[in-house]
Amino acid sequence: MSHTIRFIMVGGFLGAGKTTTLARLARHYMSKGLSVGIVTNDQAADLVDTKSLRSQGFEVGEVAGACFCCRFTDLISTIDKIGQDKVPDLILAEPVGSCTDLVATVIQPLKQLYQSRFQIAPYGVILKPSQGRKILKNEPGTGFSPKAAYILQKQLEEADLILINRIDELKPEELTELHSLLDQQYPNTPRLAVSAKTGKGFDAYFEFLDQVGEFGRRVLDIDYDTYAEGEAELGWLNSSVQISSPVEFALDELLLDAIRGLKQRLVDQGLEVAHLKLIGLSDAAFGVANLVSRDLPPELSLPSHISTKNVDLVVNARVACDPALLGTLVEQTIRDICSARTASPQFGEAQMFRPGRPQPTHRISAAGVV
Ligand SMILES: Nc1nc2c(ncn2[C@@H]2O[C@H](COP(=O)(O)OP(=O)(O)OP(=O)(O)O)[C@@H](O)[C@H]2O)c(=O)[nH]1
Ligand SMILES: [Mg+2]
Repeated sequence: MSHTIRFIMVGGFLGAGKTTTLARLARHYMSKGLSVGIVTNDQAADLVDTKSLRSQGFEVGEVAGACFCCRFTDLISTIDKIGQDKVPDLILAEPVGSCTDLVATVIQPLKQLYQSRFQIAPYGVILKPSQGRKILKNEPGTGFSPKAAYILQKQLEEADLILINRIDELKPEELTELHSLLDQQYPNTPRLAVSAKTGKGFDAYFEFLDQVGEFGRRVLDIDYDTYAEGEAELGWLNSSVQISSPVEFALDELLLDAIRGLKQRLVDQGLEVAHLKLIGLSDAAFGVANLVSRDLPPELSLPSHISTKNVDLVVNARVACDPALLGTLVEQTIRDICSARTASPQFGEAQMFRPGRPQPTHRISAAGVV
């Protein structure tokens, strides 16, 4: 008989640090001899996260096309597929960063419909300080509407644990401010301050995750109209481009230039970024560059350290704007970085859309299954 799978889901807003956290958790558990499968999820296929985690050597399944809650059956079949040869000890799952109500639509259904297969670990939700602070303070100029802010607030409300991320770059007074905002607004939720990038604070997180108990119980009282409208404001773009050049170019520089150029175009339009991510894959190596806020610099999160003549680029972008505009800005940026290098881009098909209304497969409220 197969053993129970420990199910660890890590939530949080777009660009909060979920994928970075999952990679760190996976390395930790694998170093202890445990087998780990990762499930990524987003509104479209061809995900930077999936490619990045696979390139790091992890076993990854992807649920694409809608969030876990609306593709619950796909979540189960993806886990089945990962466990085809050997059932993993742990499944690490990353839901879409603009998704909430995951306790009622994913954790509770797993508990109630698949009780013997899964043991649910505490549900941690990551707070991205840059935008989180502004939203918690209800400051004007967050770049997001109150409806998109509502999603971030609901994500925190259903957490068993709130993880304040990026403490590697927070000043002590900024961290204190975040703690006091969370004290006021989520007084009963345990909290840890971590850096997914450096690993600081993760020993306490591992310990928290090791607990066995009734986790994933904070079923939300949520207005799906506000949630759906907030999610739809965050335009999605997924574009793939093959770049080739007669002479070698430094891949990491190209990735950073692309993010920089796109950031400038978005700032010129007065738009806020939820997350821009770009992966460059060549035969020899891969690199990832990101931008998570217009207030922060672009970052090369996983450098490739190579020069190449050919690269496959995949851009995933979530910005509070019309997705068609986002598509145009991405294309202009790629053309610019190519002409600066005498390289030529060959654009694949782009997907651009606003996410549709979430329609969960199951919703288990305090009152029962809906
Ligand atoms: N300085 C710093 N950067 C971090 C930290 N954690 C994540 N990042 C960076 O933040 C960016 C986004 O991280 P991801 O892990 O991709 O975020 P995510 O929540 O998975 O994003 P989505 O899947 O788009 O919602 C990347 O550039 C990471 O390197 C951290 O603790 N400190
Ligand atoms: Mg991610």
